[in-house]
Amino acid sequence: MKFSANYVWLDGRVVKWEDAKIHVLTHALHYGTSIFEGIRAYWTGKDLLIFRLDDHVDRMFRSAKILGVKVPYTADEVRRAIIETLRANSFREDVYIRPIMFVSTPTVTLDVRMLEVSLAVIAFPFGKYLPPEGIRAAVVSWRRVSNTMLPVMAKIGGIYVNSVLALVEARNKGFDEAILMDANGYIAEGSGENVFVVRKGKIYTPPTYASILEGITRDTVIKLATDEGMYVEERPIAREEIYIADEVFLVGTAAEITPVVEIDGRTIGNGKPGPVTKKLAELYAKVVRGEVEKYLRWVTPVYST
Ligand code: PY5
Repeated sequence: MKFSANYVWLDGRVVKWEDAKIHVLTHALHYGTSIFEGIRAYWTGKDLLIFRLDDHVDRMFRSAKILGVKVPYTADEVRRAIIETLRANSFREDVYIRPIMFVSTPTVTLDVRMLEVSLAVIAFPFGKYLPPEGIRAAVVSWRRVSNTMLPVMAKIGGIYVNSVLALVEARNKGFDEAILMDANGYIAEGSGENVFVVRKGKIYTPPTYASILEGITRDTVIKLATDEGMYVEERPIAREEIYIADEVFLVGTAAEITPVVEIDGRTIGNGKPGPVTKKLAELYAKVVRGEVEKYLRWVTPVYST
């Protein structure tokens, strides 16, 4: 997949893609002091709809607070920058949006409190992140970094080294995706997705104290399933429980709802995406395109406002 578009938003200006450059002594490049989001916008044929824009921007500010940096923008300015980026590129297809705040001062100090924070918004056409027909996953040996060591609730660049190592381990073993356990040996999440399991018609997902990122798609799925009258519970999930689940699926902005059909060589269910996964994936696909009245509050139109 080649990532590109015509324009990038960088510190208040819309610049050409090839001109969106930063210095090699940028703090975030050395220490991972960046805060990013992954957001999708869906083309309906008439307009481009950003999914849960406010929630993603709010999480950015929460991540900045946790890191302890001062952001020189308001949430409204970040939302407007995102919309401006999409309009500048005149996208008429599904896109992925990557807003990133990063400590940009060229310095060696670790004291980020007074350092400069830059904001960039990069957006580009994007299709599927994982094969939607179902993936093979491995529980990897790298554990999900614990809340006592790094704030996993924050989407901070440096924390992603954990995900990179996990995914590389899974791919080296021939699997599509990694599933990480937390420090206590319970299932935490995928390298870039939250995990759900279905057993006897009930849906379970690890709680926030299992060192997970509080995913916005996870929240969406919990709400959709609950509204559909399904039973959903947040509780610790043991490794062996995912082997014997009827269905397992991963959720995230990039992954959307991806069925897992095999884990560590064990077939999940009958090896095909199960009915609960399919039902939720179909509903999610409609909701993000603004086709379900009840959830219109979650979409922000780019061109018609
Ligand atoms: N857990 C981790 C570690 C994540 O990186 C992500 C998102 C999620 C869960 C799901 O969060 P949300 O539903 O809020 O997106 N991952 C990025 C994404 O855009 C991609 C990282 C490669 O989906």
